Amino acid sequence: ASYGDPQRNGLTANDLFDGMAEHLFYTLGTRAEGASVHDLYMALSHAVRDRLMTRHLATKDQLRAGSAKVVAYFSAEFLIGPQLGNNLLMLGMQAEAAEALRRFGGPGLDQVLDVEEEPGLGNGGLGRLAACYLESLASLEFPASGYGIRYEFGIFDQAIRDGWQVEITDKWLKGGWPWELVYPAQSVSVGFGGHVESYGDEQGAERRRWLPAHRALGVPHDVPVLGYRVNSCDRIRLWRAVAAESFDVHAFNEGDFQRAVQEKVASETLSKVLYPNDGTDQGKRLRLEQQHFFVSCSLQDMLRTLALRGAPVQSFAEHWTVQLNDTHPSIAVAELMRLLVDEHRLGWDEAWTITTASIAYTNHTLLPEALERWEVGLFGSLLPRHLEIIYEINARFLQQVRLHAPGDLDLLRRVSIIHEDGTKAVRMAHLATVAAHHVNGVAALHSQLVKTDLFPDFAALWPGKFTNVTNGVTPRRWLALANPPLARLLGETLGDDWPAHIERLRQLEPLATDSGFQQRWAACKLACKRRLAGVIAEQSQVLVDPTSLFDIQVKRIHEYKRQHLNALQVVLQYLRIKHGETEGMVPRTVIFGGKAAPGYWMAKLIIRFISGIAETINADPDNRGLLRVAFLADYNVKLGERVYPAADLSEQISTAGLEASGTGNMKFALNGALTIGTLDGANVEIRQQVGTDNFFLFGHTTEQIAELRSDYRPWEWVEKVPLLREALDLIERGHFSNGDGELFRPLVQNIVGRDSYFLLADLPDYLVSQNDASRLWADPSAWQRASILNTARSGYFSSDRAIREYAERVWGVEPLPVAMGC
Ligand code: 26Q
Repeated sequence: ASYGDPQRNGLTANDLFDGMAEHLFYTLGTRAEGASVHDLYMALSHAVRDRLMTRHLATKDQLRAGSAKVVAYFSAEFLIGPQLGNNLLMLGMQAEAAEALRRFGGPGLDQVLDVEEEPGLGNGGLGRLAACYLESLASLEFPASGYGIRYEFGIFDQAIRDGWQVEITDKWLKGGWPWELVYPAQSVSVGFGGHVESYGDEQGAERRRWLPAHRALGVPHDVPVLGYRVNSCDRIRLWRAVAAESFDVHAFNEGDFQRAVQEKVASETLSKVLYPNDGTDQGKRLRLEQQHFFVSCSLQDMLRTLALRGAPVQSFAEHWTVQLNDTHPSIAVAELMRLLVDEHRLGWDEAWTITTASIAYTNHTLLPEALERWEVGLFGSLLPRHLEIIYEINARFLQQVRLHAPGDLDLLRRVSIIHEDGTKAVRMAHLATVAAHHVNGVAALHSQLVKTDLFPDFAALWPGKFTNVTNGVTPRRWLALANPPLARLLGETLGDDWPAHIERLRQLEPLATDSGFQQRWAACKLACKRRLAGVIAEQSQVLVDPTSLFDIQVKRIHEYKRQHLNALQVVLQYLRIKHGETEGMVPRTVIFGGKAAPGYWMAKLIIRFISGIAETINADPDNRGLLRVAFLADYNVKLGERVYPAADLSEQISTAGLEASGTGNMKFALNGALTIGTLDGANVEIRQQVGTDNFFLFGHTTEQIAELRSDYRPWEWVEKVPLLREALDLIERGHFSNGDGELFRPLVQNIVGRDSYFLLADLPDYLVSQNDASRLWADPSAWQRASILNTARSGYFSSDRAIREYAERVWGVEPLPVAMGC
């Protein structure tokens, strides 16, 4: 096989320059003279993409020819971030790209990287996790494909106007996006609605068949995912929906052009927009249509490649292992059964053996409002055959439960896939759990709670099914790419290939007390803080002091994540300054960032509140540089790359038991931030790894919160905190809202009245911990030591470690290095 034009594979600045010149002319139809920054971005991207193609085709050829088991990572979200900089890093061509651009004499690499639109095809943690995992799969040379949806509009862009969040449509495709390859010939058809009928097959056996009322076509758009300094180049296959016929010919011929076009519009709506809720499931029909659409496309695609390998359908589970990223793709259980039983005519038992051998499920939440359920009426009208199949799966499962616990009718009610009290609904987490060979949580504590609180009945039935795989993040994007000064220092200290061997970070431990190394460490951090200060100044005209303590909380806005606890703490610090009680305080810059779901009113009010305190506090001359507050608008992957490296203190302050893992917490620690946090999610393991002295712990434990819950009167906690009464009064009376005494009343009432997330119970301890942080900051050498140790001991949180665990304990797959003839 050919692996392309040697010149188009060349890795020198010269080769890259030639490639860019060629793409400017032939691909972009423009001249090098007068090329815009965007033209240069496109030309460089195409030239880099050429270098991926060789590796991508070699990877695909090797897979097609062989029989290695391939990982199919099913996720409704992939938050992949900007591609150009990352691919240059993977290829080891950053310096060459900078040099090639210099020869064009125009903008530099940073400027060119900055024009890339990031595809916001996810909400937050879960979508970003999927992207980190595909990157590690490729870097560790595992054959894999991500499967998801190519939303035309991703997560909205956030603007802040008058302190409020404003949502702006994300038009990420507007300038053309060079990182996808379209394969129209591999399109597949997906059915919706209609009815099911019985018929007799050739052998006279009764079978069921689904006659959908509508069909849409899925067109695959592949994003290549190159591993770090290897030839393995996997892909994320994203499906775009188009009309099955370009328009309804019959209606068109009748002269009903409107109706002819309508069908087309309806089909193409399927992949139009990402749902921006990351917490509550509103049970919308279109959302279920999206899920079925991408899952059906993906499974059909997988069966097709199985046939290409010449393997029988019975061997599906030897060729593919499917990971469900939460329940969003859990319709896969019923769809795979339908494809095997109805289309491939397998017997039920054989099909069930294949399905359960190939599917595993990751749970990402315990919050009841986030567990997906679909009303049976809606489900049956959209997917009548799938509902039948789910009833059959449930009947067989409940029979098994009856044998296990004779007479326990309440157990049957609790575990049934169909929720039967009131409006009947399909419980997707039950469907996924019944079918999956493994169910995992995403941090040690969370996986424990999955067994004890969420699925105790299932855990008793199948103790071996439940496991933990603590999340991880890729050290390539989140350290090597995002933090150039530190990457350079690590290269000098650990050797250039440290990003592929993250356990080497441990070798930093002996340097933690070395004053020369501490100084270099601090210089890296300061450089990153200056860069972030520049972003803040440009965005919001707020000037922050890069030598102050950067105290940062970035994540989706949620009551359980308690951004308002942090905001309350800021107000209390401000009052201490106003009262002249500045003993022990150090100059701090408190930075917030994150999007609120558009329909989540309290989350939006929290953003307004942060804007309000920022405005008031930043304008108050009494501060004398002790306190600044900034809200970073439009927090996304690209901004994250500026934020994590610049943090001194990482706020991970969710109510214990509610944050499944967190992954931002890992990105901060990897970049040498100290965490102030509760014993929640992966914080527990971060604290264990970095050492209890290098982590500011506070708050009630999961068990203590459970105890509090039974008899909690938040108002009784108010008096326990000095200045808190005064703070709450100031907030209510409009001190942070230009005298508006109505605006923040619901927020204060929420806290003092119900306080569902136990802010007031955790506040006293939080304040003590914040003081501890200030005290350590006042001793720079002690702080640097702790910071170095945080990085040195965070290797565990690499997605390489997480992927190795999935590969060994869940998927049963092995690396398959890609040999390339060039
Ligand atoms: C469901 C139904 C309908 C519409 C939207 C949704 C939906 C979409 C996205 C529900 C949830 C999400 C996203 C959840 C998420 O990001 N969870 C986070 O996953 C991370 C990776 O495991 C964890 O680190 C976080 O703790 C967890 O909150």
